[in-house]
Amino acid sequence: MQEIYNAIQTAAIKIDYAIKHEDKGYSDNQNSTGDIQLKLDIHCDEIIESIFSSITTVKELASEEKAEPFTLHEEGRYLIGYDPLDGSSLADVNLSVGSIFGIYENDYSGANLKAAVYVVYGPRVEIVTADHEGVKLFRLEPDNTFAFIQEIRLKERGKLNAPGGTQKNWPSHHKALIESLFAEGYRLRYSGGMVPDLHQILLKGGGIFSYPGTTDVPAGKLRKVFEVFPFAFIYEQAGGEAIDGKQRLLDLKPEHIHDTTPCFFGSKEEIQKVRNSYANY
Ligand code: FDP
Repeated sequence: MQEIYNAIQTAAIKIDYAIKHEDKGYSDNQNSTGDIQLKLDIHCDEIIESIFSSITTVKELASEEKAEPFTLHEEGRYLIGYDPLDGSSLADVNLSVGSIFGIYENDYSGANLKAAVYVVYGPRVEIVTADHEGVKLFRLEPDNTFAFIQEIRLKERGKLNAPGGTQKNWPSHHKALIESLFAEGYRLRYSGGMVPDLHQILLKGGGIFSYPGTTDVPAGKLRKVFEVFPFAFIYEQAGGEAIDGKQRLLDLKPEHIHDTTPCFFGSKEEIQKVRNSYANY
């Protein structure tokens, strides 16, 4: 696993450089879900693929930017589902963006996720790893190495509320839940980038991030394999919880590689509030 973490560190340094110095415009390509790809999305995907191509423990790669997974090393052990540059449309307005990696064995179900990692490209470059040893924060130093900073642990209850999705299309029980959180004193913290928004909640001790099913998109926007399962794993390892409204996210299986799900990540008390609000829906 350390070999894979090292490869992600190498990729993170190259991606950070690309974000800072390369063209942020659109390419002529569409990805499999119909989004026009940014040149940066394509280049970050190429960086990751090229770095993993020499890691023989990696059997297969599934990129958010490609329609299907593909085999790298037949004899390898791990399948890596990744989003090379999540929130990439925020790069041109100079907000933080991220890369997300889920490291799976056998298949891409939540139950088979063995470790998860994300990188935040902000004023600093930080990496968070989660595995059976817990959740750890590393920071890029001037000598291009990543220094261990701290273990990450969520409190039972936090103060932040990051509600995703178009409000006009929220179902009424979801709207009532979000309003009740604000009425209790939770503060709005939402940049529109899943990585920095979830990173903030983790580092500030707790709160809730939600991306519900909406009246126009009942299965939500965020993808199980590349975004939701890795963060569900990280939040659980940090002492929080992650559900789809009712069920634990890591008990879900994707029907196809780009499958999406409603999702809620947070400290235990906030997730219990979600369960209460969603029980009858
Ligand atoms: P983006 O489309 O910019 O890549 O992955 C999807 C994502 O960003 C997440 O990073 C973010 O949390 C979400 O979409 C934001 O969606 P909304 O604008 O619909 O809230």
